[in-house]
Amino acid sequence: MYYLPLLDYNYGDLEPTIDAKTVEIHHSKHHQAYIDKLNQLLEKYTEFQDLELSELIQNIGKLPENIKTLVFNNAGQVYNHNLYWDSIIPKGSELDKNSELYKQIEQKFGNLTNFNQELIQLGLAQFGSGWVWLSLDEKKELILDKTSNADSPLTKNHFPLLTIDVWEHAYYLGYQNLRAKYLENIIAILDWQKILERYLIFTK
Ligand code: MN3
Repeated sequence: MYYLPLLDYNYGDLEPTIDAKTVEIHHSKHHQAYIDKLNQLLEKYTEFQDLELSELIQNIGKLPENIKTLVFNNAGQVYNHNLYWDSIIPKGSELDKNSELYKQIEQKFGNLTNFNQELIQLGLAQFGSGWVWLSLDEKKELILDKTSNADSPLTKNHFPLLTIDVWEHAYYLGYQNLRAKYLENIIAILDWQKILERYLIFTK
């Protein structure tokens, strides 16, 4: 069984960046619906019910042909949303300037401001529904990425560090068509302490 993770904050705590109603619907309706659908799809496939989501997504080929795509889409959306809620925090948190991650960002993108700009540009370049990502590739190098619908860098065996949801349901109530504004605001509430924790786990 898969469960909806509790958030580390209340629905209204991300205001004014993301309004309470958007967070509530996004978490308790959209995210929950993907979880319910995933559990329902896996009802008869007990050996897949207790896998880590990343494992399930990377082993999708072992499922019967007729449900593969549906399981991929729903498991992907559960994984992506779990990471999304875990990539942001009210008011944001700062990245330790002495950390290896900070140094790698400077090396690869020049500085954090440039990094943020590239992330925004990727989010704008994503046509339709999808996600933007910072991940580690197989050489443990930082890589910025965008994916459509339920896809994620997991399918390339990359390890995702942070993601931003650019499906319209993530921002439409507060921003309408202004995805750029949503992206500009959300990068200011990224939870760099959490992102750094994930980085440290995967570069150990
Ligand atoms: Mn979403």
